[in-house]
Amino acid sequence: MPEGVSRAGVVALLGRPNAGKSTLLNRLLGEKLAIVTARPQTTRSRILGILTRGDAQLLLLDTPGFHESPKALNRALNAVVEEALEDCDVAVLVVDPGAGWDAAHDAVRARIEKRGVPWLLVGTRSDRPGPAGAWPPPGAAGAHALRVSGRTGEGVEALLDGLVARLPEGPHFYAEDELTDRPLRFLAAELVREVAFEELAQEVPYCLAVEVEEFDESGEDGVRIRANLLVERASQKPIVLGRGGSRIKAIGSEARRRIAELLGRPAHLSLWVKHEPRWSRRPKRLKSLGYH
Ligand SMILES: Nc1nc2c(ncn2[C@@H]2O[C@H](COP(=O)(O)OP(=O)(O)OP(=O)(O)O)[C@@H](O)[C@H]2O)c(=O)[nH]1
Ligand SMILES: [Mg+2]
Repeated sequence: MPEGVSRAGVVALLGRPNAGKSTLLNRLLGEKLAIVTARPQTTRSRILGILTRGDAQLLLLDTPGFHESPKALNRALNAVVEEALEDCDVAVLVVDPGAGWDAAHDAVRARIEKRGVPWLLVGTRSDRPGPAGAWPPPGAAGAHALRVSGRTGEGVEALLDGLVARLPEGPHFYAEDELTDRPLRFLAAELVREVAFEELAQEVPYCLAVEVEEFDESGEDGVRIRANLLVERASQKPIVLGRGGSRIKAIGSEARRRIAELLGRPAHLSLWVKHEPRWSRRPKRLKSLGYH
């Protein structure tokens, strides 16, 4: 291949909760980095995924879905979105065509255009034809629109080409084999949260945080991890524990399996449920949990 121009830049994936941003990030990377669940508001922080593709390095930022709510956690999440918007060289507005385009999309589009960075409109779930609204949505007139499936990978190569073409010229920021700037202990905590989101019903997942207290890689028989599941209300503790501890056991064994897959070596995981009222209301605490 002829030597080309070195390009590098930050690509922000922005969109409503559940639009498919994290699934798309993982598909772009070809690795599972961000957690994905069927529930909205899964992502709680900015997740950087580094993709080096020939002469180009994409710093892909997954973000929480933007939404309206006055809670401190949600304010923190929207602040993450704002920051990603400010920091990016290229923006991707990720939309689920089935859910459609709304006033919040108009607002984010206006912000992107005011910043003057190039941007692409990406519709997810191309593997799911059906009563999806018109694509591209009428509200998005004039945008450069693509359709992809994070699930099958359809359209993702074309999206990558479109992103690389819009990256600024410049040297790479990371070594070619780096995947993220997040420590493994944070990724392990996220995998516990992913399983907990799947196992727990209704509002419990949203009142739950995961904190890794111990992450010991020194043992020969695998990595030892001790993590706390923080719940906001005392009444949620028995729900997370389950009858005779059955639910926490199920969460632990599935999370252990996923963590071992991530680390590529055996993992020993012990989980503890703790009642910590107001964790989601204290900005400092949110930061120490990695939700920023
Ligand atoms: N069929 C199909 N499902 C998808 C696709 N992309 C995402 N999903 C599913 O949609 C749900 C939400 O996906 P996420 O990637 O977690 O969405 P998100 O935008 O990151 O959501 P938040 O983190 O809550 O903002 C999950 O159940 C995914 O498996 C897709 O292209 N096709
Ligand atoms: Mg997400």
